[in-house]
Amino acid sequence: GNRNVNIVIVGCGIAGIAAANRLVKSGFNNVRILEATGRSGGRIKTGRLGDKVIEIGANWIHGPSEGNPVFCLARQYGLLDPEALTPENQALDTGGHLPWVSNIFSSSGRKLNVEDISPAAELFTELLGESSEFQNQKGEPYPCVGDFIRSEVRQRAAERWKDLDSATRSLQLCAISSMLKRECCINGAHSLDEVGLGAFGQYKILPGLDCTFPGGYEGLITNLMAELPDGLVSYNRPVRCLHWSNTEEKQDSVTVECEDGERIVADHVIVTVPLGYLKRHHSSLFQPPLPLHKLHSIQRLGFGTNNKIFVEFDAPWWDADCDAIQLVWEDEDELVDQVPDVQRSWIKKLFGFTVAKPIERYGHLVCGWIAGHESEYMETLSEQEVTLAITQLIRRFTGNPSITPRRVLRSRWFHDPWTNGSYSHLATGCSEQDLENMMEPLPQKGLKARPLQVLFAGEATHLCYFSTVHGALLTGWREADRLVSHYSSSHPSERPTS
Ligand code: 6YU
Repeated sequence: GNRNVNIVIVGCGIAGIAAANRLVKSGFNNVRILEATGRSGGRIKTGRLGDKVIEIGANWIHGPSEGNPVFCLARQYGLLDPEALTPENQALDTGGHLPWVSNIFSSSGRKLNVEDISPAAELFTELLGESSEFQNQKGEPYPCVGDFIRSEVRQRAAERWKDLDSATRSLQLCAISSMLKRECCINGAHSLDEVGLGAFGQYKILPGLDCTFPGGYEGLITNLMAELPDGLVSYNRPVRCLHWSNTEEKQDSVTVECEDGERIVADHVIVTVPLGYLKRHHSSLFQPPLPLHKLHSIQRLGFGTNNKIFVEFDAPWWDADCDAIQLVWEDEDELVDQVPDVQRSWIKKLFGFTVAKPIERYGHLVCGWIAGHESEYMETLSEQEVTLAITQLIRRFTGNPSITPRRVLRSRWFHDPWTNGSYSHLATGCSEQDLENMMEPLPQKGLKARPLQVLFAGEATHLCYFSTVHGALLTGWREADRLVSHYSSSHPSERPTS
């Protein structure tokens, strides 16, 4: 039975670990994970800044409520703060917009009031909501979210803000640029001009007020790994090529060729490598090559960069109740989310900071967010160059020339060779079908070749929770279940005999 079935999982992120857990619990004893790096967790990566716990990768449980398996596991393992467990917290329907207290600073060194830019904030929220409503309507007025928001802002501003003086009006448009940049971070996209409008509503938000792991997101990984047999993961073992078969003649197993030359024979392989890695390496990773429809979806789907810059201070320059710091460039062209001169002005893409709370735990620590090509360029700079840019930025926006960071640390997801970016989004021209194509196993149904040789899991294969940890986890379970049900329903003759 299941005992003899040989399953190799490529990648030890949350999707790979979830798949292994489900398979082992279902009686598959011959499961192993091949992981390129020396650690498990992938884009769940907890680090330290001094003695403070920081998240280099995934930050929040998005929508922590009963329907979220990450929330349920974290609760079961005792990894959450009591507030996150309350029914009120779980029931909060934020629609993805957190009820945060913001401090707003402008490039002329002024601290603005929230009300100063509330016309912009209200309009932006409204348009973001409307952007999700073109789903399956085949009637979206523009190809991308960026075009839609820009054009609607211009039209509605002309009507609604006609009584505002020109400086106030101009400030609203600059504030919207900052909001566009924030939305680039959320979507993991260079620009909203690259995010498709027709499928924007495909992403679903669960109820619950987003929460963090006080001891680090990796606690989830540690607990899940503890349930797996020792030695199941081989570290520092990158996979170079998967030799599968799309013909009837060659009904044999899949051969997994590792970079060190080792060849491992498997009945089934579950691939969980990031979309960014697939975009770069699909042609060498699959032999024979992927079917065209799958390849095209890999190329069409978006996978951008979102990085964090952690900055620690001796004393706060924000209010005690502040959760987020928003930066508004007043001298920029209005309604832009891309910086014209990346090398000189990359820092303008950083939309603001989130404040680490509570201060008893984190001290005076903020996390800056920067997406896109500007973020990828930032990764090439030295730590001193980044620190200098951040210092100048904060001095300018606060008007306080003596603020000096104590420590700075940034993530570099684009240059991570096993990720090549941060997470996926539905780019212009994408639809649900692309995600369907992503998750489709090889060989395709209808071919006479042995079924389910190569299966696909990972964040970028979930229909509505792509780009998240819970999405990735669910895809690992989904592919494990696919194999479980195959072996519980298939004819004995289909079972590999080894
Ligand atoms: C979430 C959050 N969060 C911030 C940042 C990042 C991400 N996410 P993995 O990559 O983990 O595993 C693959 C493994 O494969 C890996 O170990 C590789 O080393 C290995 N590998 C590669 N090649 C190999 C080879 N050849 N051989 C062997 N091994 C190989 N998610 O829920 N909350 O706050 C954030 C955030 C900076 C980078 C995030 C967040 C995304 C998750 O981290 C990510 O989805 C999963 O960890 C992926 O797991 P996996 O197993 O699939 O891959 C409207 C609309 C909007 C739509 N989007 C809105 C949602 C917002 C998303 N939020 C993200 C925000 C943050 C801040």
